[in-house]
Amino acid sequence: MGVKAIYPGTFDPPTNGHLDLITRGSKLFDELTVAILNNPVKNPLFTVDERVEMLREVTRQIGNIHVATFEGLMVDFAKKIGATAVLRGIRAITDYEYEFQMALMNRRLAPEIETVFLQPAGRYSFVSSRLVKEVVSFGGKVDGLVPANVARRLVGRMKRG
Ligand code: COD
Repeated sequence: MGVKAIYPGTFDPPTNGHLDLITRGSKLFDELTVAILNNPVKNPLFTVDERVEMLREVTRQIGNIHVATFEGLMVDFAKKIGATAVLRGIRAITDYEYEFQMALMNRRLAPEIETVFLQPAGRYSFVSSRLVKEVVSFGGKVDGLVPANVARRLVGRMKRG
């Protein structure tokens, strides 16, 4: 039986760092579901449907990737789709504390699910959705840091204000 994994996140918006992790995960797991948390309380820049579209566009070339949304506990969604592994990214040591706490809490909630950490290519280790939005909001360029379809939507969104 193949290993099914879930890559959960906010993806507001997806970056090349996320895409790097998805590409690595697609080689490691038989099936990988990119799972976007549907949480309007977080006041995201992009609607969950827009994030689904952007992620579907950039993962179309990769065969074993699915894109889905979830609400509630991540481990409940993982169980629902039969995933036994959770993929998360560690960019730098500063990510580690938060990721470590979350992994152990998730293990307490669902001991059968393992969290697997991967590192992106070094050139993406400083890239975050938050900084990308900030740079674009002040007119800076993010070419090479996000996929082209995401860059277009970001610029369009910021222009409309
Ligand atoms: N390179 C590599 N990895 C990266 C990069 C990059 N440049 N940028 C981000 N990542 C990694 C992040 O470290 C993270 O592992 C993943 O990609 C997704 O990142 P984000 O920022 O889009 O997503 P988060 O961290 O906001 O996602 C948090 C969740 C939605 C997964 C979490 O809040 C959750 O599970 N919520 C549901 C409720 C729940 O189950 N709570 C209990 C948790 S213990």
